[in-house]
Amino acid sequence: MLESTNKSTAINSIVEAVIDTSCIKSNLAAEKLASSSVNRWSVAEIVALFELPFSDLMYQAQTVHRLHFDPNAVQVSTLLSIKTGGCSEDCGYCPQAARYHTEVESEPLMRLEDVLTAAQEAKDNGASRFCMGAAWRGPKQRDLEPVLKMIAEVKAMGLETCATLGMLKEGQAEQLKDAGLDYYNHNLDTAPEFYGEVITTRTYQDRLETLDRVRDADINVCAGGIIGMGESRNQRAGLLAQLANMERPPESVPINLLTQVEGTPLHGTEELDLIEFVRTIAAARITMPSSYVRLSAGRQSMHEGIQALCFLAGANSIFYGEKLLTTGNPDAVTDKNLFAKLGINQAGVSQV
Ligand code: SAM
Ligand code: DTB
Ligand code: SF4
Repeated sequence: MLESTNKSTAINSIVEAVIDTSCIKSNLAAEKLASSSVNRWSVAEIVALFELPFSDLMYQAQTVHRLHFDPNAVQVSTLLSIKTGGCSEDCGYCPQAARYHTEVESEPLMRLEDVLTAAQEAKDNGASRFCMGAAWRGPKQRDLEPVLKMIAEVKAMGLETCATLGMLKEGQAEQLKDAGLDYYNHNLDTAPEFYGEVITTRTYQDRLETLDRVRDADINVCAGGIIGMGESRNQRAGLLAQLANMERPPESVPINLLTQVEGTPLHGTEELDLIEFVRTIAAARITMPSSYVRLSAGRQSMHEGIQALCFLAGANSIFYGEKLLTTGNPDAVTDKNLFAKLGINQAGVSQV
């Protein structure tokens, strides 16, 4: 009992330090804490957040959230799979990997006009960002050219642009930036220690290098991972530590709940308790106070009460529209009703 009280007190002081860094912006020590790139958060400290009584964790997360964001605003992005299936990689969760027998049919790169029609529809439905995803290990130069055109034209429609195309080679991030790309999504997926259980065709280091290229090209970084793949709580904390300890944490952190797809190796994994998912969102919010935390894949299998808890825990962006890339997502009407019930405003998200 005494031990758990001590741990709780220690974690409260860590969170208070985070809160201090946002309040006392001129305080040099606080700024140092905020900008230090090495071990800003240890895995043990993040595990201790997970272990807090749920109400205490939620209180800390809400407190941090309110210091940085309008608590009633949620940013919405719509996804489009511009090139589907037939991927050479072996990501154990993914229905688009050519080597697994799933119901996904391979489709070539979409035509520009069709992408623009989908982007217009997303805009009309209230999305502020349009994210184009391709089932590639990484884009070849001849793949990139038509995508650059898509980015430029979607941007010209007044939408923010995001792309997730796999690993980037030297020079490719700059081309994306020049075309008008605002965000690049590339996930670390899990903790380094668990990574090899899920993917063997690219390394953790490959992923970090792509993220460095994105950062160096001055594109906003969107990087997160998947929870519920059979990883331990320590490994969930390990993923968050990787993200939070980056020299600059990602602007956007998608937290996906594994969508289990028949035919993939991870199909049949024991389902994660959803309170643990909410805890992961809260820990992401506390450890990355100024990042958007995106409640990503898996919403279709979450009761609206769980989604409400995720927003309370500090999630402030979602994917919107009835499809993610190849799997389902709540339809726009369902989300609009949920937002109305919760008093969530999807326009005018502002950082405070
Ligand atoms: N091929 C590119 C790549 O891997 O970077 C871009 C598309 S890939 C589908 C984008 C991300 O979607 C993956 O990194 C993974 O985090 C997420 N994802 C894929 N399948 C998923 C699933 N079944 N459940 C949850 N997230 C998934
Ligand atoms: C992210 O982290 N989640 C999105 C987006 N980035 C590209 C993708 C989720 C994919 C879920 C499985 C599918 O629909 O194929
Ligand atoms: Fe290919 Fe991306 Fe799926 Fe991995 S996650 S198999 S790289 S589409």
